[in-house]
Amino acid sequence: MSDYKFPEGFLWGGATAANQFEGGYDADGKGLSVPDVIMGGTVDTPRLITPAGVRPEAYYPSHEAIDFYHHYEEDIDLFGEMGFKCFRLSTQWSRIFPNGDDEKPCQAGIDFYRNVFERCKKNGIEPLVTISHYEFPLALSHKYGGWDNPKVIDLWVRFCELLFTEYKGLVKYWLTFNEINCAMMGAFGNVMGLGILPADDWAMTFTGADWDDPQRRFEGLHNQFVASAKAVKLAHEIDSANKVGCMIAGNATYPRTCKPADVQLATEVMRENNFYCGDVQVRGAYPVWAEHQIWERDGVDVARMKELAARDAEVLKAGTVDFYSFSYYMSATAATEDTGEASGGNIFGGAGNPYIKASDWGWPIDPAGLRWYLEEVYDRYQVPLMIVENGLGANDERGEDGKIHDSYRIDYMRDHIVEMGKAIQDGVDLMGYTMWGCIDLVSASTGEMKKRYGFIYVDKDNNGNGDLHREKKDSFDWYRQVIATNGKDLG
Ligand code: BGP
Repeated sequence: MSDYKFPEGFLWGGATAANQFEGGYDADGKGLSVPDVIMGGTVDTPRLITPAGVRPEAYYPSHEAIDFYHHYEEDIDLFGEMGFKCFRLSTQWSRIFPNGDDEKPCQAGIDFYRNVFERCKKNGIEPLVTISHYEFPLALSHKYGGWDNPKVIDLWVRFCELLFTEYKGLVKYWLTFNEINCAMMGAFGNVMGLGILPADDWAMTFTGADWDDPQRRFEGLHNQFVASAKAVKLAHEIDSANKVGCMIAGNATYPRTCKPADVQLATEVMRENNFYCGDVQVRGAYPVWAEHQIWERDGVDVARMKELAARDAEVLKAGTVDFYSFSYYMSATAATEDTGEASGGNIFGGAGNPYIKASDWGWPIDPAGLRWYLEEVYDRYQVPLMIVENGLGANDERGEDGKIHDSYRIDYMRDHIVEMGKAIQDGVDLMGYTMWGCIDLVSASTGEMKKRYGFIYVDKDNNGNGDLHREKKDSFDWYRQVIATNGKDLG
């Protein structure tokens, strides 16, 4: 039994993203989205992109993914059986506006999400909708180039307006952009976050890409800040019950040693990776250190950035978020000297940490870092927090009885939930926890199915084989008990 008390109405649940689980990539009038041209990879082979369009010889994991598009009733009922209070999913812009700038929306797309939200409600589940989770209509990328083009702002806000109007009363929790700070991360940020594409087919989307342009990225990110602020204001005007959050890829960074230079570096990394975006979205203004520590260092035109910040100052202030949400998978260390121990991770690396272990995919596992991060962020912003991603990607294998006994996943989650309890005890206002990949889905970084996160197993492999049937893992019943006891019984 846990010693910690979770607040009444705590939003326990799970999280997903459309391009990683929905499938139906061209169903019922949907247009292509940038992830629909990103191929599968592995931990050692980067995902490649074919920006010109779908190539018949390539395998794109988003096309079918786990086919939630045709299984949503069964899947949401399973979440209901676990007692989910909240289910995080994302909408695809190109399902509703196939080209991003169409005059009329696609009714089938609108109906699909309505059916999904209604099914959630039937199961007593509050939907938490990420409006953009690593996706952007491909046609819009071809036409406008991505988020660095300011024309995209109003097109996206129009999409938001449709969502807030259509789903008024069905959805009240929204996140504007998933891991908005991933835009700081070179090629990955360009493609996944900003819809900015390389010129050539078969370009790399991750490591080793040489087509990145920081000026475009930072202006693109600024345009997203403006769009997000406009959306927050609009959401409140359309329905005062709406609560809109930012979503940051949480990156807890410790100094590798107590050497003052390491401490300073860790502070700067924390700022860059977390607070650059957090400050704009929660406080409504760029932090003072942005000019020297970020723009100047990255070779961005400082005068231009200052001009944009001044021009949009009022919009940013008027659209600050209601809560701060984040993903948390790992911590890292910052070192001014090469330790020879780089740590792995999704979008952030860092120097290694000899005190913590790593997952099968090399991601450091640090539950105590979650408490530390929660307390740092809450101290800084004093707005409610929500953990909207946390979980263990593992290679699940069947036991002798043919079932999946994922005790390692249960241990991972228990350890993180205990640390959440400690932060709550220390006074942090934590709204909820949605475990990432509550049903197995495609990995964002590697495009694999083999890297599984779910309470629910989906029969599909890296090459697209499998009959897609769903199966409960041991963690399914464990989580049901956690939710039923509001975090008291952690098994
Ligand atoms: C986050 C993304 C998710 C998700 C998760 C796990 O960065 O928001 O989309 O995929 O990481 O990462 P991966 O799928 O690479 O294991």
